[in-house]
Amino acid sequence: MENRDIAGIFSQIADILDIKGENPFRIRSYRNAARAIGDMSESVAAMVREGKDLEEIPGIGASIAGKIGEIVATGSCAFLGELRESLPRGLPELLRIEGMGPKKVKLFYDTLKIDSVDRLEAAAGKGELKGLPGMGEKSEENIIQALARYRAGQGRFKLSVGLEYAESIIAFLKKAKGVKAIEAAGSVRRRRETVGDLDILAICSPGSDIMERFAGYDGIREMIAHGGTKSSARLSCGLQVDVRVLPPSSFGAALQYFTGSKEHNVALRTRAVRKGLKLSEYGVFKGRRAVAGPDEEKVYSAVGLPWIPPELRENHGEIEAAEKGQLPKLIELKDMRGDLQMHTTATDGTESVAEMAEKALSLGYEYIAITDHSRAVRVAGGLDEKRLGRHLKEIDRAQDRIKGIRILRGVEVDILPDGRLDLDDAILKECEVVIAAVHYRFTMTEADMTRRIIKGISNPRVHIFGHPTGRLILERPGYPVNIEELVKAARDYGVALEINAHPDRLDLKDSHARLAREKGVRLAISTDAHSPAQLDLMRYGIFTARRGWVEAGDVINAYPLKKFLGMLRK
Ligand code: DGT
Ligand code: CA
Ligand code: CA
Ligand code: ZN
Repeated sequence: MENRDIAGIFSQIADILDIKGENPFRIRSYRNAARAIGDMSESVAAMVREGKDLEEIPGIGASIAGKIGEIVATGSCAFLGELRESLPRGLPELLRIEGMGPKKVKLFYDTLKIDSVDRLEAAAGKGELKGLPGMGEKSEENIIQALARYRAGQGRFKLSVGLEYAESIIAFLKKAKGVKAIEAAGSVRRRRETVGDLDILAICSPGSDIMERFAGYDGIREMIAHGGTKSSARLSCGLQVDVRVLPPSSFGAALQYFTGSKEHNVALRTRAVRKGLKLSEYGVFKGRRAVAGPDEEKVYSAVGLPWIPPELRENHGEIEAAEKGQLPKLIELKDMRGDLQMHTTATDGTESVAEMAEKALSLGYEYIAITDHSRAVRVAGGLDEKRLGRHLKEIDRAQDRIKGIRILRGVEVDILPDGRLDLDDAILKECEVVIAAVHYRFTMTEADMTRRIIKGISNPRVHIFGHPTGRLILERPGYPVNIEELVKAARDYGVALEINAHPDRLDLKDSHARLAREKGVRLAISTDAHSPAQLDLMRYGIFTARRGWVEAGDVINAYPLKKFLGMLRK
């Protein structure tokens, strides 16, 4: 049982209690537990096995601790089973459609007997929703669009889910007999923001028990196919995993082929044909003679190219750039000198300034900025001028105690609907790093939203525009904003655009980050951590940056402190 699976059970419980209109405090306690467990780096299942006290975890009380014990021991939760029985099966899924809260789910069920995504689609198509209380032409249209997006994302998973399972399965399979090499290919290796399935490739010596061991992996719901060289399984989260065993003579070619993308492969194969070669998952052949196969780098050199980093393999110009020797020198995690967005207990983070700084120090950073919310973010207890003033003093006190890392005074200030900032210039002047961002009132036209944001970042106090589109991957598309105009304004005002490394966000997304750097706009890559453990999420921001052809020189927090401070707009 992974933490993620346990957290998933608690959020399902919260969803169903929500539809049933139960006590909000009870619902919140399940949501908090789901979040706390999802954020932990230590395995909760291991804690149970070691007899540790789960109630020490913030947000976990006796009743939830008891349920965790049950889940770890039995693999399921009887309470969730009962709750599911008490509702039509398809209802909880409706909550996953953007804009469908428990109240709407209940309304549609009570009035139109809508108990599944199919039925919701049918009713919306017939125009039956707009006549219901609180609904109208516009809200029905919004649901139709949300349904289309939901269908398009169905069966896909966030990169973090895919990558963490891939890493866990590979670590597990490495312990099988005779495994010589094992790697994840496919969209996970290209670090796409969502993945459809996992493609794992291995080289094994004869007599290996890798496939037997695979069938024993904890997270598997069912084996789809079980063979000597290829097995497929479905995990309990729904993700499919294919494991292939390959001969060493074609491992490199297979790794290249199964990494894709399909579009990159087609272009590469065309290039091979032009050179009188044949490229396949088995190797590169001149007539019947193999000229490459065991090694991926040699597959590329056989067609006259340097090795191309997997993140670039989308046939978006990488083959042409490689041919001219103009591939970017992509940014790496080790290039990062600081993290510029994080929250503490002053607003919606879980730990103090000092605890965030200690963790950042352990990651080897030179500096961090503490950037709690401004008052407009009411749910997070956002700060007004007075509270921010006190919080900045708290940051200074932490700095006095902690050596070896610079703790910058910062804030994440909201851009109000009219484009003004949510805090006075006088207090913003006290902050060394000011991130501006939009957190509410997303329903504006693109023109109005673009105007709002550009007005916000035109304030000379602003250094960075945070999570620039507000999207949540596979959950909500973000607000409408004209990216070309935003990029132009960021350049004119000298404001950096953020790549938010939180795996639910990852915006600017890859293609937008590429556009920004091409236009000479600087980027910031930050985790937006709400707990010390989330500072580890930086790698996801790096993946997105790499997919956007970003180099270390494009990123303000890849510079040493002094240089970085000089680059902040004055
Ligand atoms: P996904 O799983 O939808 O997130 O995306 P991928 O890229 O992992 O795609 P997948 O799992 O269907 O196939 C893995 C790789 O295998 C893909 O990236 C390229 C290669 N591949 C699959 N089908 C074809 C094909 O029809 N032609 C070529 N050239 N390559 C293919
Ligand atoms: Ca795949
Ligand atoms: Ca596949
Ligand atoms: Zn934010």
